[in-house]
Formats: sequence, structure tokens, C-alpha cells
Amino acid sequence: MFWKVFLTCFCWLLINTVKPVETTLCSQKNLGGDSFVCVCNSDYCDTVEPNGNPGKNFFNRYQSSKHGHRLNYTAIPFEKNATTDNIFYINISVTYQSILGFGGAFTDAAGINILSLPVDVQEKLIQSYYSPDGIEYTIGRIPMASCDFSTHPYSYDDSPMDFSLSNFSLAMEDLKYKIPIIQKALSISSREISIFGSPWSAPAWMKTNNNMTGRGSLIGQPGGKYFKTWANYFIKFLDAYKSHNISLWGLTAQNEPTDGEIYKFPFQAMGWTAEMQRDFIIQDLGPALHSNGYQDIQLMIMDDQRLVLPEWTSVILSDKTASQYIAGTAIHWYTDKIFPSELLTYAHDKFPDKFIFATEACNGDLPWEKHVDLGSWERAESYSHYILQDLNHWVTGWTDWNIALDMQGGPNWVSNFVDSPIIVNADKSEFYKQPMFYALGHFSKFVLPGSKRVDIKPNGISSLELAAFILPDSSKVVVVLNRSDKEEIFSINDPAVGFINAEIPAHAIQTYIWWNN
Ligand SMILES: *[C@@H]1O[C@H](CO)[C@@H](O)[C@H](O)[C@H]1NC(C)=O
Ligand SMILES: *[C@@H]1O[C@H](CO)[C@@H](O)[C@H](O)[C@H]1NC(C)=O
Ligand SMILES: *[C@@H]1O[C@H](CO)[C@@H](O)[C@H](O)[C@H]1NC(C)=O
Ligand SMILES: *[C@@H]1O[C@H](CO)[C@@H](O)[C@H](O)[C@H]1NC(C)=O
Ligand SMILES: *[C@@H]1O[C@H](CO)[C@@H](O)[C@H](O)[C@H]1NC(C)=O
Ligand SMILES: *[C@@H]1O[C@H](CO)[C@@H](O)[C@H](O)[C@H]1NC(C)=O
Ligand SMILES: CC(=O)N[C@H]1CO[C@H](CO)[C@@H](O)[C@@H]1O
Repeated sequence: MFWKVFLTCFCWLLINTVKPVETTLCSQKNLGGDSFVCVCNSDYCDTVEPNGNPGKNFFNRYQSSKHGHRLNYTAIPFEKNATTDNIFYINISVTYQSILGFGGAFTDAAGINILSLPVDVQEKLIQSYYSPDGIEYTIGRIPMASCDFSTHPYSYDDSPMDFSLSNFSLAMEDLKYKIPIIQKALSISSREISIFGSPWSAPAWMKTNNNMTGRGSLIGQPGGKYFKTWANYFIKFLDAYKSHNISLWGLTAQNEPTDGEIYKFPFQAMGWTAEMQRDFIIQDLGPALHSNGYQDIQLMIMDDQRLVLPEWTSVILSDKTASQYIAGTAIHWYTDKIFPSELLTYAHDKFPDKFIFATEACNGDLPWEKHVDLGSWERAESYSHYILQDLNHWVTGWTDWNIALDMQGGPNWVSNFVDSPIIVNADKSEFYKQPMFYALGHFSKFVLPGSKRVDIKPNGISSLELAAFILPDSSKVVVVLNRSDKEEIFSINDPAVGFINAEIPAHAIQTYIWWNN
């Protein structure tokens, strides 16, 4: 008995005195934006405090704000009463969609930038996204062959008329810029990561315009020789990544199929109507996936802007044969300022058993915008706003575009430069974590795959934007955004535990997490 007590106490002391990894704060640098970046280099990189159960009667709060914090952690006690009339009531009996996850894309550009850093700094960058002391992404997207964020156009089989795809092979870019980085992310993550592929264009020889860019489609009709070959190309891609120990979770049938309908479209694209994509899935891609052991691949349609959501879902998902091969609909963010979120609800209500998943977004994409805006808080707010809007309209997760770009927002072979949550400054052997990185972290680290969105309602009119979730382990998460110049006092009530009496600073984003004990 004595020894048992002694050993228990001894072990307890050991566990509670040896703190493994010290959390480090953001190394702030103002580089001209409306807020600051966090600098990471060989000597230093900030990490995020683990999100553990803080004990009975306490909740965790992580906060980022324009004027100070980046995922700053505090444990705070619940209270028995609200200190304000501005109360949000959470009701876990009302549940909405299940969450698939949050993440970004492993493009050639991202790989080139990551490899331009010293090896230890490369590790810090990948850790920032995928490791337990980072923001713990659970999603990754892979362009199948080249896209605009490559240094030149290429496919996996540029041998004309190679209908058997006997010359199919992954490119140098996969072997150098994508696969090693994905493998690293998989090896350092403590979570399961869902990876999906998206093609920009078939090899030129399969297309009506004999070119990977511009306006053009596959030659012939669904069921024909070219469409069969194109379906087999997907299988070869899945097999090739599998041989590198990367098993894919999903596919989109085509990146932005409407781009390839545009005259002189400047980079890799391939045009599809909704009817063509439906028939390709029924006659070629669906059967190819099933007969090659890939029936569990989550196949997504569309992968394009909100505007075309009603048409594409109604044409493709209304078809019973097509529908049996399809898991969900992929959407891009680029026109969300113009087309209302009600389009998402409309599509969900019409096809409630198909998920809607956000597969691409980036800021600074318009020709007249600053492409890279170092330290922009406004862009972090924009991300948070649209992610919350999507989540509150049935979207099941969010995939950011390039996980790392250079100071110009590239490389991109058609100079279509944009912003990224991580900007690499190769000259200084350092990288900058933008406010957008932390905005994404407020979701990705806490709203785990398998979480369900639940009801949260204000008792009056509150202007805060927020969403609530119940997690697979029954903990609860609320993400709150304030985009205004004033701080706001509010309270969250969970009947199971009491009141969170909260205050959100001006221009801030917060994540609250608690357990029932
Ligand atoms: C949170 O912010 C406070 C006040 O700015 C600071 O003292 C503390 O070190 C920060 N903690 C973490 C874990 O970021
Ligand atoms: C807290 O609320 C309870 C009932 O909701 C009420 O009876 C009690 O007086 C309140 N306590 C305080 C300190 O306001
Ligand atoms: C929570 O939602 C359920 C189901 O709609 C409802 O029956 C219950 O009254 C709600 N609880 C509260 C506290 O509003
Ligand atoms: C494959 O590539 C080799 C070398 O470029 C070429 O000689 C051969 O004809 C190609 N095979 C097919 C089927 O196109
Ligand atoms: C593809 O189209 C672009 C733009 O018109 C042109 O510059 C390029 O030469 C074409 N490529 C081929 C292989 O024809
Ligand atoms: C794949 O994983 C297995 C088992 O972990 C390992 O033996 C093999 O070397 C890996 N292959 C590659 C290409 O990484
Ligand atoms: C009190 C206050 O200023 N609240 C602001 C919080 O943020 C929202 C937008 O997220 C504003 O609309 C509110 O005015």
C-alpha cells in the first residue's frame, strides 16, 4: 500500500514538474500591413499551447486580434450567472452538418518555396501547419500534374495517342515538391489527414484544342476512347501516389470546369458542362474507380464558384446513377462577395445526403489588388467571415490554396500571383505567418473532423458572427468573430456547465472549448 501510494505520488510529481515543450509566442514584425506577421527562422518559431481539458469548471479560450494576440491561450472559470443581457444559448440537441476538416494545397509553388529554406526551417514550416504544436490541418489538396502555380505546363503523359497510358509517370515536381512534403506532414501529424486530388487539364493530345491552356475539352463524348483514357489517368494517379504511401481520401472530377469554356483562358483548364461531367462519371470515372478498388474515394463534383452551384447540383445529383458514385460538391470561394450563401442552403436542402466542401480560396487574387499583403488583418477577417458564413450554411470544411508562397505571391508561370497564410523570404532564410494563418488555426486546430455543428442563438440581436460545434469526444467549441472597432461583451450559456462571460476585443477572433466535467 505504502509503495503504491509512494509510486503514485512520485509519478504524479514527475508528470507535473516535467513540462515537455514550452509554448513560444509570436515574434512580431510589422512589414507595412495593418497588423503584424510572426517571423520564423532557424532560431525561433511560435507554437500553439495544447488544447487539453483545463479541469472542472474551466474552459479554454484562444484569441487572436489585430492589435496583439496570435492564438493566445487562457483557461477561465465558468460562472453561474450571465453578466450581460447579450447571451448566446447553445443547444446540442439541434445538430447540423458533420465536419470533414480544414487544410491547404500542396502545389508545386508551395514545395519550391518550402525547399528554398534551410532544412530546419522547412521542418518548422510544415510543423506550423500539421504538427500538434501547430494549427493541425487535417486536409490536403494535390493538383494532378501542373496548374498555374507550377513553373510550366506539363501532364503525366505527354506521349500523343498513348491510350493505354503506358508512358504515364509522375513528374519531377511530384517527386520533389509534393510527395516528400506530404509524407512529412503525414508523419508529424497526430491526426488523420484527408488528401484529395484535382486535375486542371488533361494532356494536350486528349483535347479539342491540343493545348493544356485556353478553351478546350476532351475529344469526343463520354463513353468514348478519350473519356475512358482520362478516367484511367485518375486511376494511374491514385496508384502512383499509393506507391509512395499516400492514399487519397478524395477527388474532384475537375478543377473549375467552367474555366475551360472561356476563350483564351490563360492557364491550365479543361471545359465541361454539368451534363458532360454527369455522363463522364456515369460511363467512365465512376465505374473505373469501382473496378479498381477505389470505390471508397470521396468523389466531388463541380469544384467551382457558388454561382453555378444550383445548376450543377441539379443536373448531376438528380441523376440516380451518377449520384451513387458521388460523395459531395466542391466549391470555391472567389465570388462569395457577389453570390449569396443562400445558394448553399438551397443546394443542401435539395440534396441533403451530399456534403458541400470548400476546396479553394485565397486573397489578393484580383489583378488590381496587392497580391501579398504582409501582416494584413483585414484578410484574416475576410477568411474568418467567409468560413463562418460557409459553416453556417452547411459547408463541411474549408481548403485554403497554396500553403506557402514567395514574397511576390508565386512562383506562377502566368504571373497570377496571390497571397498565402505563409510567405517565404528565401533571402533571409525565414518565413512569415500571416494573420490568415491564425484565422485558419482558430478552426482547423479545434473543429476536428467528425464534429457536428450545433445550434447557438442570441437572446436578442447581436452582431457577432459565430458558430458552435460538438466534437467526437463530446467537448464543445464556439468560434466568434468581431470585425468592428469596438469590443463586445457577451455571454455563452451551456446548460450543462453554466455561463462563459466573455469579452471580445475590436477586430478579433476567439475559439472557446470546454468539456462537460
Ligand atoms: C497571452 O497574452 C498574455 C498577455 O498579452 C501574455 O502575457 C501571455 O504570455 C500570452 N500567453 C500565451 C500562451 O500566448
Ligand atoms: C443567478 O441566477 C439565479 C437563477 O438563474 C438566481 O436565482 C440568482 O439570484 C442569481 N445570482 C446572482 C448573484 O445574480
Ligand atoms: C433544444 O432543442 C430541442 C430540439 O429542438 C428542444 O426540444 C429544446 O427545447 C431546446 N432546448 C432549449 C433550452 O431551448
Ligand atoms: C512512350 O515514350 C517513348 C519515349 O518517349 C516513345 O518512344 C513511345 O512511342 C511512347 N509510347 C507510346 C505508347 O506513346
Ligand atoms: C497553347 O496555347 C498558348 C496560348 O495560345 C500558346 O502560347 C502555346 O504555344 C500553345 N501550346 C501549344 C503546345 O500549342
Ligand atoms: C511505405 O511504407 C512502408 C511501411 O511503413 C515502408 O516500408 C516503405 O519504405 C514505404 N515506401 C515509400 C515509397 O515511402
Ligand atoms: C459591439 C460591436 O462593435 N460589435 C461588432 C462585432 O463585430 C461585428 C462583426 O463581426 C460587428 O458587426 C459588430 O458591430
